[in-house]
Amino acid sequence: MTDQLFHSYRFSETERQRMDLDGHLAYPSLLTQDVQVRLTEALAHIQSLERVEGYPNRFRRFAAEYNAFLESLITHPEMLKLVSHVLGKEVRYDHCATINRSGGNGGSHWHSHGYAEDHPHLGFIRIFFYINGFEINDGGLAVVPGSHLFRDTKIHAKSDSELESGWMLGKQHPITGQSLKIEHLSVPAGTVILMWTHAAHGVSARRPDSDTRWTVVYAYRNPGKPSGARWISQEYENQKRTDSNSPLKDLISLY
Ligand SMILES: O=C(O)CCC(=O)C(=O)O
Ligand SMILES: [Fe+2]
Repeated sequence: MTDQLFHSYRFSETERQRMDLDGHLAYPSLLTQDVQVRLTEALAHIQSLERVEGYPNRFRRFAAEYNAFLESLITHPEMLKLVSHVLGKEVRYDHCATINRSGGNGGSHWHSHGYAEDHPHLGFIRIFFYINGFEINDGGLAVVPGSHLFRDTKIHAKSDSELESGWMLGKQHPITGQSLKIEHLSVPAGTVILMWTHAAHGVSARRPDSDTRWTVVYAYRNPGKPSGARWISQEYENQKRTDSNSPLKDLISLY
């Protein structure tokens, strides 16, 4: 019996258009309470491995290889349904990484990620599970609606003003024609945010007196091109590919 992952939600033509126009789509409080609890335990487990073993990036980036609950969600029927709403039927798993931010964490500068720049029909989505949510200026995600449509992998800025006076300057939303604008999000516990990987995004610092922001990201894509952040170890890939009973069998290969 699989746990119920999400409360009910809609992904109709309206949500599809929002996602394609903005580059992201937030579902506040979508994760069930039980899954929030189990995810928090799983993320604390990965964090404890980082401390003991001292290879932080390995456990963070390959998190699903070290925690059975995180792994089980890659192929959870509700997860795959959500993925297929956005990407269609032909999909591959790309990575599952923890992005916990403890009090005082510095956040992340503005950036974008790449995939298949010259093949716009190939999509790559990041699915963020913000288990205990976040506030503006406290480990908060910020986005620029429409920025994903440029499919620019090289967006970088250290601050909002640097982004506004640099990459954003003179650019309009390619579909609406409006000036691009930064949007600072604030979301409650259990929120799921879908994002096209080319979207410009940054994260504000976590306040020193705040608790840890527990977050995990699951990434999926349409196959067809090499993928830069495909954090899957060779052993794990081989194991899943050759196990005819593995639900990951058809999702694990690069192409
Ligand atoms: O920490 C976050 O909210 C986002 C991190 C990020 O930029 C990413 O996973 O691509
Ligand atoms: Fe990112």
